[in-house]
Amino acid sequence: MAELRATVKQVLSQLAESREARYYLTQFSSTDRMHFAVVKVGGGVLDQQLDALAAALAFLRNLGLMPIILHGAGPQLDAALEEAGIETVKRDGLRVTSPEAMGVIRPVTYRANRQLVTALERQGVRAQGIQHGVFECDYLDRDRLGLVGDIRRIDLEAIREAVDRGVLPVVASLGESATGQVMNINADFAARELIWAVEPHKIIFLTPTGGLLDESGRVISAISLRTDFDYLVSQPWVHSGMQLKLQQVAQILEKLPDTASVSITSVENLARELFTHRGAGTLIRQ
Ligand code: X2W
Repeated sequence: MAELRATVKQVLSQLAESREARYYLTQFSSTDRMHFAVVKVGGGVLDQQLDALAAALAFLRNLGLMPIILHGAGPQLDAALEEAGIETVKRDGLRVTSPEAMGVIRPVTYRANRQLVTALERQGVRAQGIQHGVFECDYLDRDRLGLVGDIRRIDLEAIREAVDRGVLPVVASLGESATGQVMNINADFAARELIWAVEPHKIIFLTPTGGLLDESGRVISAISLRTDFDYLVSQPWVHSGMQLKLQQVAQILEKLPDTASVSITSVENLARELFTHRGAGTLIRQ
C-alpha cells in the first residue's frame, strides 16, 4: 500500500512539471467546474486502494479541478451480507434486494461513503458525502429484484451546491422511491444517469484491473465502438463482466455528442490518463 502511494505521488509530481500536462490542465480548467469529470469508483477500488485513490483525487483538487465522484460498494456488500447470513442472489448482474438485505446494504454503503470522505479529508481535501436526495427511483422490477431502483429523476442540487462551495461531492449509489423508500441502485447505472445529467468533459471508470483486458491479459488501449464492438462481444475471451461494461459504455456514449469518450483506468494511472496524449487505460469512443 505504502509502495502504491509512493508510486502515485511520484507520477503526480512528474506530471505536474510536464508541458503536456499543462496543455490538458488549461483545457480542463477552461470548462465550467461542474462539468470537468464524473469519476465512477467501484467498491473494489475503495476496498483495496482507498488512500491511493484519495491521493490521486487530492492531486486533482490541488490543481483546482473538481471531479464528481460516484461510488459503489459491491464487494463490501457481498462480505457484509454473507456475515449477516443473508444469501446473495443476482439477476442480470443486479442484487436481489429484500428489506432484510437493505438493512445491511444501507449502513455498509454509508460506511464506504464515509471512508472515502475521511480518506480525502486526511489528504486535506474538503469533501462531502451525499447519500440520498440525488436519485429518485421507481422499482426496476419489484417482483424479481425487490428494492432495486430504476432512476426516474436526478436532482443535482446537493452536488452543485458542494461544487460551488469548493467541496468535493462523493455520491453513493442509493436512491429513494417517491414514498421515501431507500432503493439499491447498481453503481454503473447510477454513474450512467449522472453522466447524462452532468454531461462532463471527462468520463472515468476506476477499476482494480485498470481497463478492459485482451486475450493475454493486457489492457486494450483504445476501442472504437463502431468498428470493434460487434467483434469484441463475439469473442469467447470477452467474459460477461466485460461484455456488460462494453454495453454500458456504448449506452452512455449513444446519448452524448460524437466527440465524447469513456476512460476505464486504475487509480495509479488516473493522472496519466487525464494528462498525457498516450493515456493509460482503455479509451472507448463511439
Ligand atoms: C449494487 C450496488 C453496489 C455496486 C449491489 O448491490 O452490489 C445492485 O446490484 P460496485 O462496486 O460498483 O459494483 N446494486 C442493484 O454497484 O457496487
